[in-house]
Order: sequence, then structure tokens, then C-alpha cells
Amino acid sequence: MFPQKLVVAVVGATGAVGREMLKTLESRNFPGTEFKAFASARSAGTKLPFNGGELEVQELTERSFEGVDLALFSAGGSTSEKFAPYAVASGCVVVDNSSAWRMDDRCPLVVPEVNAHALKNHKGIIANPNCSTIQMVVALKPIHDAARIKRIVVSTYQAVSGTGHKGISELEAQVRQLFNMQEPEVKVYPHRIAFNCLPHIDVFLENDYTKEEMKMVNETVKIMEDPDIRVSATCVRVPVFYSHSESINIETEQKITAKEARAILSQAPGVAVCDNPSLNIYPLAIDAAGEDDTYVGRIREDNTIPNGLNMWVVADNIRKGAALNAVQIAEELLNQNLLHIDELKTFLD
Ligand code: NAP
Ligand code: 3JN
Repeated sequence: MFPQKLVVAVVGATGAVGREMLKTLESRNFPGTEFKAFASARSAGTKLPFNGGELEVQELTERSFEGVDLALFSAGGSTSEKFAPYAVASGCVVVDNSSAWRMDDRCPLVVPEVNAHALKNHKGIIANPNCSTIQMVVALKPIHDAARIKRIVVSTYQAVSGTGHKGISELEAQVRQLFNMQEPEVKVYPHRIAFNCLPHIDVFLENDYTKEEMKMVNETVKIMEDPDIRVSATCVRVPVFYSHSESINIETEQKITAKEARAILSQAPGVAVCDNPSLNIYPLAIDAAGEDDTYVGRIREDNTIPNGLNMWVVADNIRKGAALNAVQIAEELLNQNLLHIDELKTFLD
């Protein structure tokens, strides 16, 4: 079923997401016959542990994809915009973790538990959604199928690892400085993140929402394939290292009770229901960190409207929110025999 030769590249391999991609490929025994690691010239020559040995990081160039069948990109939007077209031109299928191609009509935007079928029309680039969108749609698609969601109001509590290595270092450094009675240095975020919450992720847009908030709005509609779902998002950075948490309120067309929602979600792929408030059991960022599932709890009816539900949804933003989802897409490409580009359309200008 799997090809005899399968050369797999990770682009941005030294980053927070790239390192997790390598770990995920390894732990899921992804059937590559050769693996390559690319990053910028800054880290060329770095050795990364992989499959009991090491991968030497190479500088990414336009010619890096010769002989590569599949590339998992996680090196930022501008790198994806520039280099993914060269990959496709060499016949390499790209799974891209950035926002560069997500809303492009030629590129499926895929969460395998939700819309694996969308892969069949790919033209060489498949986009991985934003981490906050991924965990939300994993939890909401089964409810949408049962009762049709009309409106979503979501507030996120996003870990600093969403900003990569530099976000993790900033929180660590500020906590250390504060405990040593020093003035914390603010370098990465617009304000201090230690012991603080920032209602500001990515840049502000003309409509007063942030780009992160509008990613949640637009990506949800594309993945759920329902232009009538209205989404309102507030994205907040919190001083947590790993896992994003989300408070989600939905209004559905048909009535669905909390008990019914719990029953549906306990059968849903990729979801773990964790909901026993009388025993103080609900999803926690520290428990979701390092895990694959999307945890859902605090499921309760919103009594201010006829058909409303509230829930609390937590997932590891670097795993399900990025690396794991990308590897699952790659696995789906293999399972659906789609690791080829039928009509080679150029993404080069
Ligand atoms: P990170 O820790 O800062 O790592 C960035 C990686 O990109 C490093 O490997 C870096 O290599 C590489 N890179 C930067 N510029 C490059 C260039 N010109 N050519 C080749 N490689 C380059 O960031 P991260 O958290 O891993 O995130 C990386 C990207 O993944 C983000 O920018 C975002 O687009 C995407 N992401 C998506 C989600 C999601 O929601 N699905 C979540 C987090 C991140 P060097 O070591 O050489 O600098
Ligand atoms: O901040 C977070 O928690 C998630 C960050 C995601 C991110 C960070 C830098 C650039 C993205 C993304 O995936 O949307 C991008 C981007 O590619 O736009």
C-alpha cells in the first residue's frame, strides 16, 4: 500500500513545531524511507535526534525538494509562500502549517477527523489550520452534524509556545526576573506576559479584530463547509507554556441537551470527554500537554437562549494544533493514495 521509496522533508525542523513534527513522525512510525531536515542558514549543520540517530539540518533553498516526495512546512508564512511553489514544481506534496495558503481555493484546509474528504482535490499544497481553529472544530463538528451550529462565540487562552521558542523563553525569563526582584524585560509581546493576560495575538486589523481572531472565523467556515456559521472570537495570550484552552458558546438550530452532547462527544474521533465537575474533573492545560486528544468538559446548557451550549476545550497547541495534525494529514494522503500531484499546476508566479 505504501510506496517503496518515500522521501520526507521537515522544513523549519529546528523550531518548536518542527521538532515536534520529527518526534511525531518517529513515534507514529511514519513509513518514510529517508527523512531530511531543513531550516535557515543560521542553523545549517545542527544535529537533531531522530529514529535513534541524528538528522543534520540543511539550509533551505529552491532546489531542496529535488527527490523529495512529501514536505511538512513549519517555518512561517513568508517561507511557505516563497518555497512551497518550488516544492510543488519538483513534484513534492506540501503540508503547510502557516496561514500562507489556508484561504487559497486551490488548497484544502484539513483537520482529518473533520474533513479528510477535502484532500482528494489537492493540487500539491494542503494547509494545516491555525491551532485554535483545529481544536475548536474537532470538538464542534460532531455537534454540528447532530444539531447544526448557527453561531459560535469563542474566547481563547493561548499558551506562549504558540509564539515558538521565543515565546517560551520570554515567559521563562520574565518569571525568573520577577522572582529575583528584577524588572522583567519585554521583548516578544507588546506587554509583560508573566502573571498577565494579553487580549492581543497577531496584528490588529481594520475591523478591530486581530488576525488570529479572523483566522478562527474564516478557517472554521472553510473546514466545516458551511458559510452560514457565524463565529465571533476573542484570542488571549496567557502565561501557560503548553496547550491552548477555549471557552466556547454555541447556538444550534435543533435543541441538544448537555447529556446528548456529552454522549456524542464521547464517541467522536480525537475527542476525550473530561467532565465531572463534582469531582473537580475538567480539562486542564497541564494535563493536555504532550497528549494527542482534544479534551472537552464543562459541557452545560446556556439557559439564556433556547438552543445553546457552553463548553471548555483544551488541546496541546504544538501537537494537535500543529505537528500531529500535519502528520495525520500526511497519513491520510497515504491512506487515500493521494501522495501525487495529478495535473501539475504551478503555484509559481
Ligand atoms: P519557531 O520555534 O520560531 O521556529 C521557526 C522555524 O522556522 C525554525 O526552524 C527556523 O529555522 C525556521 N525558519 C525561519 N526562517 C526560515 C527561512 N527563511 N528558511 C528556512 N527556515 C526558516 O516557530 P514555531 O513555533 O516552530 O512555528 C513555525 C511556524 O509554524 C509559524 O511561523 C507558523 O507559521 C506555524 N505555526 C502554526 C501553528 C498552527 O496554528 N498550526 C502553530 C504554531 C506555529 P532557524 O533555526 O534556522 O531559525
Ligand atoms: O499564537 C499562537 O498561539 C498560534 C500562532 C500561530 C502562528 C504564528 C505565527 C505565524 C501562525 C499561524 O499558524 O496562523 C502564523 C502564520 O502562519 O500566520
